[in-house]
Amino acid sequence: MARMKYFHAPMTCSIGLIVLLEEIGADYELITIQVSKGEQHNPEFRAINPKGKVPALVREDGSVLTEFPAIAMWLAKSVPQANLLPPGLEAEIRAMELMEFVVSTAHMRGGTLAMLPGKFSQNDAAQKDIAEHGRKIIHDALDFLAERLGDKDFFLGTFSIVDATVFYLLQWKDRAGLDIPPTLEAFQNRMKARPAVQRALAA
Ligand SMILES: N[C@@H](CCC(=O)N[C@@H](CS)C(=O)NCC(=O)O)C(=O)O
Repeated sequence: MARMKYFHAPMTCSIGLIVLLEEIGADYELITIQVSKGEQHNPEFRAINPKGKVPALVREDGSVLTEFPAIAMWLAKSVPQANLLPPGLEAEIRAMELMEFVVSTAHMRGGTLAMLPGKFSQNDAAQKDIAEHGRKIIHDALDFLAERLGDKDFFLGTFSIVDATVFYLLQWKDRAGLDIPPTLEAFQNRMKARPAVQRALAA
């Protein structure tokens, strides 16, 4: 069994899984892919993840796991003593529901439009409109998430894989030009007080 390798890129969703790897005290090598320089398209990285995306986790048996919610769920299930997921089917399915929403809607749809409008048009005015539309999608998602969190400290009551997922989205505040609702700002500060999150941010 070899040491795990985790491929991440600065300022991306991959920070959320560093948080989880740190929470469980995993033994892993952190490998940086500079997405801004297009390193995700290098043949060496494509051999690991043909999708050309971070995050990617090479596990101890050499097999590769991709897609944020899948990696998060695998970490939670394979290290149950870390309590990254409350027990029971209901908690598991609510975790999937919330992670899918953050990744598929807020990130992949909202975030892509808000932060990468140049992928869709070369026209400056059109890019502004596209980015604004993306921001609206994220802001609607943030309102929903704030409502879901309510007065709880964490989304499923106790700290879980969902919190690390929402955390990465909130980290795009400046990059995407977001207004974060106060409930989620307090949540973000609560997350930043966790030693594992501090280690992840310093990584
Ligand atoms: N659905 C994927 C999304 C991964 C993703 O979009 N990663 C971005 C960084 S946040 C990336 O690697 N982008 C590089 C590119 O698309 O070229 C997941 O859940 O892991």
